[in-house]
Amino acid sequence: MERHQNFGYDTTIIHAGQSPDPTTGALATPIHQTSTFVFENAEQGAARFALEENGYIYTRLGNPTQHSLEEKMAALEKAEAALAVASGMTAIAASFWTICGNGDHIVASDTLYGCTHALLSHSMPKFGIAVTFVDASNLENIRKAIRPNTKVVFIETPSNPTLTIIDIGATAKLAHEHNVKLMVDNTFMSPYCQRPLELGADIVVHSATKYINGHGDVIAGIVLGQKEFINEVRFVGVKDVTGGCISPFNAWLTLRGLKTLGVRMERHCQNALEVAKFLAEHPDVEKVNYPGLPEHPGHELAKRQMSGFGGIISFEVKGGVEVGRKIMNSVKLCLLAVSLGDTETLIQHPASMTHSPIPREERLKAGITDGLIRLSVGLEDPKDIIFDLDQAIKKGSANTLDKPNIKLTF
Ligand code: LCS
Repeated sequence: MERHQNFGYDTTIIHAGQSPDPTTGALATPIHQTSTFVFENAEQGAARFALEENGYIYTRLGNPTQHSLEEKMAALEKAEAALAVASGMTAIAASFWTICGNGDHIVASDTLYGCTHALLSHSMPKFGIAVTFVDASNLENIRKAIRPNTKVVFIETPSNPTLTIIDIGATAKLAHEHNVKLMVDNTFMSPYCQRPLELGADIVVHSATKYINGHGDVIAGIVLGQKEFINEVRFVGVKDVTGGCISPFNAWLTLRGLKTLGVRMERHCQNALEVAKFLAEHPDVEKVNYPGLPEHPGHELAKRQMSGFGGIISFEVKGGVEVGRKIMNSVKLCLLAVSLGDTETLIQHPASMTHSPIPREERLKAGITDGLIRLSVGLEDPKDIIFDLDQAIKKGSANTLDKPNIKLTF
């Protein structure tokens, strides 16, 4: 189906990138579970390899089910083109390895998902690519870090797990003044709540494992941007460098999950706001990071560049890591697991789990304290999530009575 740029966003979510199967009339997009595609003759095979004729060759280079997902995502992010890949990490690594080579430089936010941080701090330097981490919520830090060999500025907004908000438009303008690309990880928002390309970014990446698929049963990633760049990522970053293509079945599951993106995101945002308000008023909670709360330092900017505050909250409890651990061990409904954006509410401890690859000093500087707990608010009845957190916080905090060095608050 052609892109429905003129239809409403919710209609685009359902219809873009798919149409009934021309041979059978099947409404659902078929799973083209094949590794290779048969050519009609040798000339056709050669023409496809020479990119003179459109058509499929081999699933690492593209597949019809994957194509359908790419068309839908491109329509939703308002991108010229999209590439679906094996994971969010493939999306990020394949993009960097397409843009950068030996001698180049990247400026990256200091608050990033732990494995992205590890890729930038360990693997990129091994290939002669230098990286400077900065607090990217202050534009001056980015300006100072840009060098003549800087190729890309990389940010997550809101950041994982501190929910720091970075001004996408202003960062894009600054990057472009220096002939540098801006790449934004939009995983926490999904295109339903934020569209960085419309704000001036050049490249968007997603861990589609999260809200894009939404059901916790897939690992997948997406890269979006201009057609020429996406072709390069397909034929360099994925074909030759990472080999990280998406499987047809995972592309199909992601496509299926994506159809309910709008209703899911509305509910994630509503539930998270209720839970954040509950936590903010809780006497045993020290600090709550949620951009939907008026006291969040990025609240006004979030209102301008996002259309929903998302489903992720992080918070610190009085008593720090010990109490936090007890809370995580006391939840009954919320599930103690990494990942986010699923239908179930997930709780985890960044310092010892998702962000453990980051050295402690750097982690603390980026605001990822030892006692920080991250919550991915799911689609359950919010009163049940709140009830569960309340009983777990009570249990966790009550146990501090046998810890004389911990300040108690009643
Ligand atoms: N970008 C962000 C913002 C992420 O949160 C993650 C994974 C990735 C990229 C990598 O995506 P993947 O390869 O896993 O699809 N974040 C995780 C997290 O916070 N908990 O578990 C995984």
